[in-house]
Amino acid sequence: MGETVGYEVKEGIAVLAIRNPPVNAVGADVRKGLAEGLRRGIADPQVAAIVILGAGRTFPAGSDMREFGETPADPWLPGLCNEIEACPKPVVAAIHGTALGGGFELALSAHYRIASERARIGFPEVTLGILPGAGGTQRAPRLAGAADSLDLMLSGRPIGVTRKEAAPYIDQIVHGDLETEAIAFARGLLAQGKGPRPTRDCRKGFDDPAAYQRAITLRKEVVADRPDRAPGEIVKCVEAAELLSFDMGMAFERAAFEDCVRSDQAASLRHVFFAERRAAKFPELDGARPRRVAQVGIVGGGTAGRGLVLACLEAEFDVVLIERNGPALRDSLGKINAYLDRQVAQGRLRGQLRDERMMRIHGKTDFVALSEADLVIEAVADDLREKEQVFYQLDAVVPEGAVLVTTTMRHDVSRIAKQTGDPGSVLGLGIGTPAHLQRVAEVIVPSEASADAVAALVGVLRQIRKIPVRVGGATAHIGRAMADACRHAAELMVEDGTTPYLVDEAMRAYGMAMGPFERLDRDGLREDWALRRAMAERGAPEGRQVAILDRLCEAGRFGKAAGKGYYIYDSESPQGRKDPEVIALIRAERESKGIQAQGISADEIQRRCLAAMVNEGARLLRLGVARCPSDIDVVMVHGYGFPRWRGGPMKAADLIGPRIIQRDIESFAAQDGVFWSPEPVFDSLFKAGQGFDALNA
Ligand code: 3H9
Repeated sequence: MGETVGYEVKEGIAVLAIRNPPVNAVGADVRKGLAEGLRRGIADPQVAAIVILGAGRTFPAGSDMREFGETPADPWLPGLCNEIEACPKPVVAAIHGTALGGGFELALSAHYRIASERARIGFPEVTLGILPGAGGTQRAPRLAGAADSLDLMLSGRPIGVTRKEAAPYIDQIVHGDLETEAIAFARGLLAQGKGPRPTRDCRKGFDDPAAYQRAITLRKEVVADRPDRAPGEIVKCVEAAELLSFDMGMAFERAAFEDCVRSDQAASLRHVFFAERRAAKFPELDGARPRRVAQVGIVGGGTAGRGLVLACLEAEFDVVLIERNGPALRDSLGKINAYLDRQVAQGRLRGQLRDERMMRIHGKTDFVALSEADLVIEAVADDLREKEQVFYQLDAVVPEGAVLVTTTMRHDVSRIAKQTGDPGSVLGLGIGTPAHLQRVAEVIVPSEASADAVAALVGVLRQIRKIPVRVGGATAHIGRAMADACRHAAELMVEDGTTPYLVDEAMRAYGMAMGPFERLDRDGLREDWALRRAMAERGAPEGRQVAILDRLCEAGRFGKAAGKGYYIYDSESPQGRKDPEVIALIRAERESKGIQAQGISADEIQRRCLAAMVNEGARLLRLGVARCPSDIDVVMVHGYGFPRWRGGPMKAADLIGPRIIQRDIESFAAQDGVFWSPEPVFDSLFKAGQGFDALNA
């Protein structure tokens, strides 16, 4: 028997313990070990029942995703589940931790299920572009009906076993040692003369056919507009569970699973799953001895600072918030309090937790209050002088070895660090607003940064539930650079003949959360305008410059906060509406440059924006700003609304073919030869017959 599944007989019960850390994923060895253990238990006259459990921290959290895309080795999970279900001796699944996906399906094929009270169950497959493929869509509705089982499969969110929706799946919640309880449960079954109870024979979930059909019809409508394919397939499989025999339903599920698992969407979603975990593995973490962070200081109580305060409070840090004066501090604390009050009113937070959180904020106007802070994040306006001043003051008060973090988006972190006596402890942080709702955080690591400082910041970010992404160098941000590249490609197209509205529409149709011009309006145009003017003062920038944004700013159109930018925002259209004045302004700009407008199709708009991002991504890799292509994907998916099911721009490039993207870039060169110049990595990937994924190793 494979070492990954232990076999022991205790009190006449065979205990099959799955040992495949960290999450007991059901890979080929586990399947083989389980099949062998099952057969041994069936053959052993001393064994009256069989218990399946997970050793270590969890019952299997799913099939081993690394095997997807390859031909699975025998036995396949669906076949193994059928074999378990057909076992002539009762089989009990004893669940703890997270029984997810294929792990949960394994449990559903057992005849009985017991669970530790903190265990969670669920079907996360939909988040991976697939569906439960080992009988989950056939067995779950037999136990729980269509509505609840579909909610589990379509949301992908695990639920606690003590929830009422989990009750149909679980025979008993246990509180003591799981193995002891499982053996006692199995012995109890035998004492009561209870034998195998195949889930395939259960009809409870079909008790009310009209309700079943209503649930199907409703979910079909809900998933109709989703861009991913798996949800629709899931609903069809659950419908088939009631209409077809169990074996035909299983065949139906298999065919749908095979279609989905081979799709680009599934490959992209798997890529993002592993990319998120790869991103968090900073080289600095090996051997680092980070400072333990108990108290976090935040300097600046504006939108950015307040979001950071809320995130730190949620993770149970003590927080010292520094504001410039009393009224500003009161305003900031008042807004934090009001936010927490709203959370309580909406039932998202218990009142007692709100009170505890407010007790853990210490609002001050004097930097001396930071004398015990282990890590301080500066979140004042992005003005170099102001930031330097803050760091100069911080240096005088924080304890030795404290980590200092700047949130600058544009300035050199190393230059800011020079204001302190310990530049190795200074790092940059790029995080969207509001910070407590963001998933990704860019950690800017200047060359002089110490590994301990990096490890301390990464530790805090993980505690506040962010995915940290490493950014090498002192001045760059991955997301910002990628968004700027997409924006420049979009501006060139607008000057050449299309409109900002068509560009935004095309990019939303591609799956982006918002188009480049909607984003500009949301973020405000003022800063970009100032930056462009500053650059122009230093000398004419290389390449073709588009001045439409400047013309908008000259007309007082600074973006959403100003009520108008590329769009108009008012009470009638708070999300913004098209403005003929902007079209006229663009036309005038074109005429002044003698450009003949030419229409650009939605497909071409999407190709150009993607190519611009991919080329910029390749540049960031060459400069060592991004560590690997998948880090860029994580930033773009979580921070910039790139569709997760497309895997991020670098994955999307691999699916299209980097050579094709390179050709596109070359063909766009007539518009701006400086900008549209392919990075050298395209040639090296082509020669090696590789995609960007090869650089993720
Ligand atoms: C499925 O089951 C299909 C079936 O229906 C049909 C089959 C026919 N495979 O997240 P963590 C690795 S689809 C391979 O950091 P946590 C992960 O990469 C699957 N590897 O821990 C990481 O590796 P590393 C349905 C996996 O405590 C390590 O384990 N199941 C898998 O924060 C630790 O992971 C899911 O979608 C896997 N299935 O969270 C559940 N899962 O250390 C996916 C994890 O090298 N998993 N790894 O970076 C999760 O949601 C979380 O891992 C879990 C633990 C909540 C379990």
